Amino acid sequence: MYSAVQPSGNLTIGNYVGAVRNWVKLQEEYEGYFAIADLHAVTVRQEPAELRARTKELAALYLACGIDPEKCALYVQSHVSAHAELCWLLNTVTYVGEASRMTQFKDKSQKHADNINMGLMDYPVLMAADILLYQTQAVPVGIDQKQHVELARDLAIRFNNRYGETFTVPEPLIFKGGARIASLQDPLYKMSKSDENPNASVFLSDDRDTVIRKFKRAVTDSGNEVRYAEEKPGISNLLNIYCAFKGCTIEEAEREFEGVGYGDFKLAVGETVADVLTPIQKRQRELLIEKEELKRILEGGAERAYKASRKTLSKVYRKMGFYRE
Ligand code: ATP
Ligand code: LTN
Repeated sequence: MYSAVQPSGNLTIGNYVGAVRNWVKLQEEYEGYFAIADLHAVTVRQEPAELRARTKELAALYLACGIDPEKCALYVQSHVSAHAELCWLLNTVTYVGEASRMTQFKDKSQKHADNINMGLMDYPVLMAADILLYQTQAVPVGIDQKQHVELARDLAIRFNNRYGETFTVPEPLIFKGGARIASLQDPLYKMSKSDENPNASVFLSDDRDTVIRKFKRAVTDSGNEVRYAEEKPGISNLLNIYCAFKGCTIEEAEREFEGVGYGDFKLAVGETVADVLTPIQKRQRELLIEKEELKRILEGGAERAYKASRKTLSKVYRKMGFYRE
């Protein structure tokens, strides 16, 4: 299993229920590789000091969420050079047409119109390299990354056809419920860690009061019934979040909030989310103080990732005809 998150901002509850929390469940079943995708993050402008600080914070957060470094490799993507190398090689089997058709590339090109760099278009190829280096079977991600995992599959199949069996063809693993948490300010858009409106996203680092305030301000729909329905995207999103954090079904939540007004419902969602976040925050703070321990875990993760990735990379070089002794 392989997955990653970019250190491009504070993690949101969308990243948590769509991605990281599922990794924790799956680490019992799969050999996991989890990266902090710093090479991906620089495809949009990053402040160097912030990037450095966020990389460490994200590592501590992975651990605080329950990633067990004994069971999986937790590492920083740029510490393992095979990612950049395989990306280059895969570029030669990727068509410009298919890369420029990726939804995220089109969205980010619009959002960062003054910085449509080569890296932005190459983003999914680097992601394919991440995945394919570890002969990955499963890639647990939110729904927005499905198209990228499909490109990784296409590249694996194309490469295997051209040069002989080299890569395992990966599958996206998308959990229902938390796969797409929407923005609290515009439920038609996904919640994103780089949203300019700070009220649109709930961050794992938000304190209890902030969490509750953001939910109180969440955009709701007309009417007054707490019910899951297509014409009620705001309330449906809040129900989704409530269930993801409470561990109940939509029907159970609808029953619980029958006759309850929007205001009280929003308060209940806020409290439920805050209850889950508080212990994670406490653990993250402790880990950030234990600097040596964090450093040791990331070095150990990079070493494991290095060994596994070199195996695949050597095979790729050989298959493509690069001269090796
Ligand atoms: P950015 O805003 O910087 O593009 P992001 O919030 O979209 O960041 P990513 O680093 O791109 O976050 O994604 C990390 C993981 O979280 C991916 O698996 C992605 O699918 C998942 N994810 C991101 N946003 C959501 C969301 N709103 N709901 C569910 N999962 C999500
Ligand atoms: N692009 C991903 C982060 C990411 C990733 C990966 C996810 C980088 N490499 C490999 C799965 C597998 C995102 O979530 N935005």
